Amino acid sequence: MAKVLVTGGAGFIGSFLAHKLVANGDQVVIVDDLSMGKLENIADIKDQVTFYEHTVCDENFMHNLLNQGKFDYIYYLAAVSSVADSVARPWYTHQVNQESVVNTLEFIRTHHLPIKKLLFSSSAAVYGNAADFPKTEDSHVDPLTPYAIDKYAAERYTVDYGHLYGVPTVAVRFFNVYGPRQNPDSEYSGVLSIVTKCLKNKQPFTLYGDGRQTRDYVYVEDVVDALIKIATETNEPTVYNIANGNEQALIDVIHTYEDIAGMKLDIVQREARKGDIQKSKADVSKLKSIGFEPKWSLHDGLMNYWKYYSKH
Ligand code: UD2
Repeated sequence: MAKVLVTGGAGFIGSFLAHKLVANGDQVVIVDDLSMGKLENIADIKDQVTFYEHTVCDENFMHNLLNQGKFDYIYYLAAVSSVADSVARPWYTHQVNQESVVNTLEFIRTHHLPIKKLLFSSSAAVYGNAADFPKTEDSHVDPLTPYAIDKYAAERYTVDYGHLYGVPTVAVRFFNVYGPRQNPDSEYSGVLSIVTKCLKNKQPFTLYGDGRQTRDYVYVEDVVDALIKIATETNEPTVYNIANGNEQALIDVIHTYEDIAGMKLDIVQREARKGDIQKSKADVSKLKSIGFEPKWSLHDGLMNYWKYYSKH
């Protein structure tokens, strides 16, 4: 039984990860300030995890926790994951998205904490508008927002703490993760969470652009399996793309979802968003080289997503 810390464990991806770790018999500690996460995301495992409602920016709290916790694995998922928020409050989001990560790494280094792995979650946002296609982990980066800059810097620190000081680390770049519990409440929420909400509540959906823009959508359960495999079965301080490796046009995804839900989405078309990326696809050969295969096709992922919402 491993001792595992999940920062951001009440969030969308973190709560799925926490469920899986608990099911695997691990001893799980969650730190989440509930700024984006929700207690209801971990309600059914609340008796099996230790939960702290706390910010990762409080270094005294984090140092104490790291000292006492004797963690084998740390999944660093806590972040302000809204690009728009990072543009509005760059100094604040910098504390969360970069400084807290470096502070944790530094504490682990200087106190020689015998962790097995710290995994940091970065983002495909680091690629920005760089032209390489599909994106390999060695493609050019072009971080265009405070969010992307902080993710890139923290990811580099994470990998560098491995190379320079021998702290066992690894980083991942999430592409377009979707699935139940993704919060649909901001206009910058993941598009499939918004589509789900609009279908469910029979509300109009605003489509920015012609719908031909592509993304590499990956189901949250695949993401969690990849995270655990990367944390527990790799030894290089390096970066992995986490994606499906498929490029799908938004309008095609919407049509598939309409078939699954058995209803038409009321689409209101608007001009494309400024700075919106037209094409996105990951090269996932590095992920596959460690023996990972995504299990969820977009169709099956959407089926499961819809089933979940029909029940809740
Ligand atoms: C993702 C990240 C974003 C940033 C960016 C970097 C998410 C939720 N967002 O943005 O934080 O890292 O990658 O490249 O992971 N759309 C609509 N209607 C809506 C909402 C979205 O048409 O109501 C379109 C949107 O204009 C875009 C596509 O759907 O073309 C996907 O949007 P998204 O916000 O889910 O994801 P993305 O890749 O733009």
